[in-house]
Amino acid sequence: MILNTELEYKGNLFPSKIIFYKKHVNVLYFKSENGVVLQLTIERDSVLRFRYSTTGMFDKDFSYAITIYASKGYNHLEITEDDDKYIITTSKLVCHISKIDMRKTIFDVKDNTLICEDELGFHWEESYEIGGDIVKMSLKSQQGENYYGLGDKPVENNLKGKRFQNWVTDSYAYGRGTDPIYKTIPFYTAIHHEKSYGVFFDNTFRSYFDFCNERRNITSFWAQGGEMNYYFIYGPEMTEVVSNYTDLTGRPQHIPPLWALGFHQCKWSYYPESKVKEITSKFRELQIPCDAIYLDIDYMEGFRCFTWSEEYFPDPKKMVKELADDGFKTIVIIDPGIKIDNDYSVFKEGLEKDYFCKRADGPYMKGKVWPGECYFPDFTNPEVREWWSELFKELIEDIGVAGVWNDMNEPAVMDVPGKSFPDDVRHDYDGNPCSHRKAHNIYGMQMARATYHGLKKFSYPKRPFVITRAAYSGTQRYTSTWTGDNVATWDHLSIANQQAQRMSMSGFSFAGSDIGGFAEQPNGELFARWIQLGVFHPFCRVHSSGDHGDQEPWVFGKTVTDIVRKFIELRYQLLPYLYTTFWRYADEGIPILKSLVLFDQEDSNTHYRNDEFIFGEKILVCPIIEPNSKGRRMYIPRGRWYNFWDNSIMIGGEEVWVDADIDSMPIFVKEGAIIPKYPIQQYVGEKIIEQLELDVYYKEGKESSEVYEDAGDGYDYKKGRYSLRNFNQVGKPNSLTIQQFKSGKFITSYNSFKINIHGLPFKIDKIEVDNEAIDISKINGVVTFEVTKEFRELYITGK
Ligand code: MIG
Repeated sequence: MILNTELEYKGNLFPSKIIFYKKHVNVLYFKSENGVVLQLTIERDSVLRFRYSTTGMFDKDFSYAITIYASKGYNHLEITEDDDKYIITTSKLVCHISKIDMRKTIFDVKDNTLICEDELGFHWEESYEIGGDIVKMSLKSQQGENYYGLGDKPVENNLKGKRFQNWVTDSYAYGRGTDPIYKTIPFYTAIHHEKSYGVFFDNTFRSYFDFCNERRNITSFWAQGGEMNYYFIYGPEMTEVVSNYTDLTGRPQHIPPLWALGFHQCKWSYYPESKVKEITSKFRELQIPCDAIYLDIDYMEGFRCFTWSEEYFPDPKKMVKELADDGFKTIVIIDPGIKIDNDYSVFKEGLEKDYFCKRADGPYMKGKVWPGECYFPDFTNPEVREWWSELFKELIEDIGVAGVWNDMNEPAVMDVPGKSFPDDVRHDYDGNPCSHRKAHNIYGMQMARATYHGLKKFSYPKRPFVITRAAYSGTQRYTSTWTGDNVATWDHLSIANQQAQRMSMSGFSFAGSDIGGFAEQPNGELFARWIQLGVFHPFCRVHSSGDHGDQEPWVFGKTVTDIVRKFIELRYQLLPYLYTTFWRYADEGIPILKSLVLFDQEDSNTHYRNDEFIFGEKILVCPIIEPNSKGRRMYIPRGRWYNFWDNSIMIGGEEVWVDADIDSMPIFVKEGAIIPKYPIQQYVGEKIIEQLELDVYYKEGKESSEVYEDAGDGYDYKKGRYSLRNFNQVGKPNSLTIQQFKSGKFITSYNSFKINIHGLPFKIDKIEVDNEAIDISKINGVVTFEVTKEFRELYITGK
C-alpha cells in the first residue's frame, strides 16, 4: 500500500544529530548520526538546493527540468557555526541548519525576518513493497501565508487549504477541482508578511502537495520514490521568484513566430480538404482575422502518424500551399501511439531499431489508442528522440506544415485502469534506466521536446511552433500548451481564466484553453464571453470536439460574430504589445499574465482575487464569467487606471462595479502606459506596417514603457536584429515629455508613429519634436498627431 498522506503512517524516519560537515566550493554536506546526508548547493544568492539521501549515497544527478543555461554564482557566501547550528549566509539569505535534527530555518538577510521554517523537515518512510523511500518534507505555514502556482490545477488562485497530486493524466471533461490533470509542475510560490519565496520539488515520481489541508499550519510535499530534492527560491518579489524558477527550468528557446500569437481555429475534425477550405474562406469572407488552421487525427491514414488520408487529403502539399497563400498556417496533430502494422514504415523502423517501450519482463508495451493497438516510442531515450525528430522532415520541409500539435502524450491509453502505462514499463531516462513510476510525468515533455527539435531543424530558417497537452517543469523551453478537454459551461470559462493565470505564474506563459469549450456546445453568449477572455491569453485557439455542433465564430448569429470579430481585431491591434511581453518573458521569465497577487503582493486584498489579471505590464482585464451580465464587480489594483473604452479614470485599491454589456468587457490601462498598436490585419504579414500607433495615457509623474519588434520570424533577432524602443513619459500639470531610447539593428517598415494622447489635463499650446515645433492647428478634441519614429524627445506644453 502506498500512503497518500503525509502523516498517516506512523513509521516516519527522521535525520538524527549532525556529526559531520564538509564544504566543497558551493556545495555543503551535512551527515547525521543515522546516515542521512543533506547536500546543500548554493545555486545563487537567492536560490538554495536541498537534496537528501537516507543511505549516504545519492542517485546520479540528472534532471529533465533543469536547463544547462541556468545561471550559477553568488556574490557572497559565508558559513559559520555555533553550538547548535550551522549558519549559511549569502547576499540574500541566511539559512540555519540545526545540529540536533538537521532542520532548517531561512531568513531574509536584510532585516532578519523569518521566511521559511522546517516543521518536521525532511522525513521518510521505507517503501518495502516497491523499494526506495517515500520522501517527505514538511514546513511550518507562517501567519497569513498563502500559496500559488502548481501548473494547471483547475481551482482558485490561492491554494491554501488544499491538497494536490501530480500525475500527468488524460482528463476528458474534467471539472473544477479535478486532480490531477494533464500537467506536473511541482513548483509553488508562497507569500507572507509581504515577502514571497518559492519551492520547486524536482522529483518526477507521483508527488503530493498539501497546503495546510491535513494540518492547519503545515505545508508539506512528498513523493512516492526518488529523492527529496528541492530548490528554495527567494524573492522577495513574487515576480523574481517565478523568474528565478524559469532561470532554473528554462525559458522559451526563442520567441514564437509572430503569427503564432494570432488567432487559431481548430476542431476535431476538419476534413476533407474542401471542408478545411470552406472554413478558411469563411474567415476571409467575414473578415475575422485568423492565422492558423488545425488538422486533428482524421487527416491521417487510419490514425497512423506521419501519413495522410488519400481520400480526404489527396494532395496535402498543394493544400498547405494554397492555405499559406491565403495567410493560413497549417498545424497537424501527432500522437505518441504508433500503430502495430507491418506495412507501416514508422512502425517497422521503430521495431527494427528497438525504439518502443517495453514491459519489465520483456514484451513491448502494447496499448490501445485511436489507431487500435499501438507501441510507444521511448522518448526518454536520446536516440529515439533524434529518430523522432527526423520523422518530421517530409511533413515540415516538404509539405510545408507550420506547426505540430502533440496530444495524448500523458501517455493516454484506452480501456485500462489508470488510463496510462502500467508502472513496470521500462524507460531509458537518458541512460538512467527506470520504471514508468519515475518516467511517467516526463514522458509527454520528452515527446514534445523531440517534436520541437524536429520542427526546429526542418522549419529553419523559420521558427518552429509546437503545442503539447502533457508537460513537466521545463516544457516551456520547447512548446506552447493548452488546458485539455474542458467543457462548454460558464464554470469552465472561469476555470480557463484560473488555469491560464496559474500556468503563467508557474513559469509557463504560452498557454490557453479550448475557447468555447471542448466537450458540449456553448451558446452564443458564452462563446462571446470566452473569446473576450481568450484574446488575452498568450495562446488563443478555438477548439471543440465537434460532436455537439459547430464552433466557428459565425455559427451563433450576427451579433456574436460581430463581437468575436471586434475582440479578435483588438488582439491583432495589440500584437506588438503582446510580442513585447513575450520577449520579456522569453528573455527574463517575467510571466505574461499577472494575477493580481503577482502584480501587487503588498496589497493583501489581492491574495484571494481570482478573476482579474494584468495582461503584460499595463493592461488590466477582467472577464465576464456569468450569463446575462451587464457588468460586474471587480477589484481594481492600487494606482490610477484608464477605462479602455471611455478613458474615464478609476482609482484603484477597491472593488467597484464596471459596466460591460455583451459587446464589451472590463479593460483598463495603467496610467502612464504607452501601448503600441498595429493596424488590423486578417493575418500576420497581410499588410506592411506603414505606421505604428502609440496610445499614450497621460500620468502626472513618471512611467516607462517599451516596444520590442523584430522580423517576426527567423533567428536574426538573436544577432541583434531587433528594435527595442524605451519610452519614458514625464507628465506635469501643464507639460508632457516623452523620451525615446532606441536600441537594436532591426529597421521597422514604418517611418512614423501616430500618437494618440489620452487624458491630457491641459490644452496644448505647443508640441516640440526634438526641439522643433510642429503644426498643431489640426489638433482638437482627441489629441492625435504624427511624428517621425526617430524622435528622441517630444515636448508638449499647454495650459
Ligand atoms: O481522445 O484528437 O485533448 O484536443 O481534439 C481524444 C482528438 C483525443 C484529445 C485532445 C483533443 C483532440 C482529441 N484528443
